Amino acid sequence: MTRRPNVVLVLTDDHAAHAISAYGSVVNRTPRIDEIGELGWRFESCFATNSLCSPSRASILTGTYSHVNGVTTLVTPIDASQPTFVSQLRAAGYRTAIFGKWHMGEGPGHDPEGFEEWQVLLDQGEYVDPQLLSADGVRVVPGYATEIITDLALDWVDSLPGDDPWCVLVWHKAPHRPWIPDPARPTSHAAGSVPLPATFDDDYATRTSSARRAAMRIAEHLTAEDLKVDPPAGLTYDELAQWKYQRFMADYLACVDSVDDSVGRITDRLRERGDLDDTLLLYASDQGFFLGDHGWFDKRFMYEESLRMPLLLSYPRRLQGGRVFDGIVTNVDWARTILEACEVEPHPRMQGRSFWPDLLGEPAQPPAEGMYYRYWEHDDVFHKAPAHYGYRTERHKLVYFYNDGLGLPGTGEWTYPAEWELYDLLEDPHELRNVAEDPAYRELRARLEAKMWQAQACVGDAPHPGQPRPALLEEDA
Ligand SMILES: [Ca+2]
Repeated sequence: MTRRPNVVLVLTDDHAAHAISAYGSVVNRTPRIDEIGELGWRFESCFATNSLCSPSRASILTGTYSHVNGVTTLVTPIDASQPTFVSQLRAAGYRTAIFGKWHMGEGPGHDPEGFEEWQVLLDQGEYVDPQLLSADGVRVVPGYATEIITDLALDWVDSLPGDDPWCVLVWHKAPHRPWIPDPARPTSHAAGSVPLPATFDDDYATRTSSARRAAMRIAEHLTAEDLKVDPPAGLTYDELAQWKYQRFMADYLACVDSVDDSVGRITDRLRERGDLDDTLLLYASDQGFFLGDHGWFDKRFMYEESLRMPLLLSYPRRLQGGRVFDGIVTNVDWARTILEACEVEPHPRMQGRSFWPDLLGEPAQPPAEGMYYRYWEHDDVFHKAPAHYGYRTERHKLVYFYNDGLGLPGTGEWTYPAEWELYDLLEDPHELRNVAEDPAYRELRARLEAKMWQAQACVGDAPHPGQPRPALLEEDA
């Protein structure tokens, strides 16, 4: 009988795939993160179902969509008694722990459950001398958060007696805003040296007003706290925008460097312990991030840079290395996948599709035809991103901005008229040409509207009351 694997899930916060060299980054190198893909698989089309910190974490843990686990926005704390892949592992005899960023609420009912050991950052957490909350209360730990979280995880693994398999979540604050690098680590990112993304000057010409309302512009919405130093005097608007981009990226990439170091330390320790072959080691981020793409920072939108999650995993005992998975998977799928790899039953409430059989070359079901997305935190006070849902296939993306917070905590009270966007990702990979109103795409849009409606119903979500039932479904009725 094969030994049940240990599980290490390193999850970072806001680490875009296009800042990982295994994904073709032109802005940095991440050799230790890349190594996981060389030892195993890199996922080319892994998507967040709600591109926001707390909701993605809740979906990863519970294997459910936001409307099921209840964590729709940043201020809808989790009911931590829900079954998670970790509580399932624990019930099956695994030792379980989480260290780092939780960010799904605090206090009774919201603190981590299902872990025998947990030490988590308070709320968003701090980079330097962070406060850590555990069952014993709050303490301040001197040092740099990325390193502290890594140390706690490795020390916990080393402290375990016996041969029981274990699962540890190493959930970093980095590289989340306000992007504070480790003061003790030399940086290789000289400000001014980072190439500008192709869409930095996106003029939003064919986008909806919903997208244009977002307050996430590098040029206008980075704060003094984000930038940390005052810009030189006398710059033009464009020069200032580029200066801010360079300033932001130097710090962001330095935070990523520390994460790469951390991943290297974990891989090295697993090797030293003789555990690497029998460990399901995952590296991922809770969603993507705009790195100046479309002139923005932050996430929230269903556009590619925000939607795509980096995901690399290795388990040398069972999986060959150097492989790439092209099929569509989402963060909701991970719980079932991890449990199947560990030969532990999923909880029946878990949604999604396990892709473990695909990695073994024995797919149990056809790959997903498309994925359903929903961003709920409408028009929040800082980012002003619009509520929307959408459907992405391998080639196309349909988005319905319904522009209504529905009274949820964290949303703005204003509503706006509904609007549509449609992108042909083959013809227009940078999503610069919205073809929702283009007659050449009329039939395709009608088909995708029907598909989206069905995908939404399939996961148990409901359309906004303002959306008409798709015409194609009316014809079938
Ligand atoms: Ca995040």
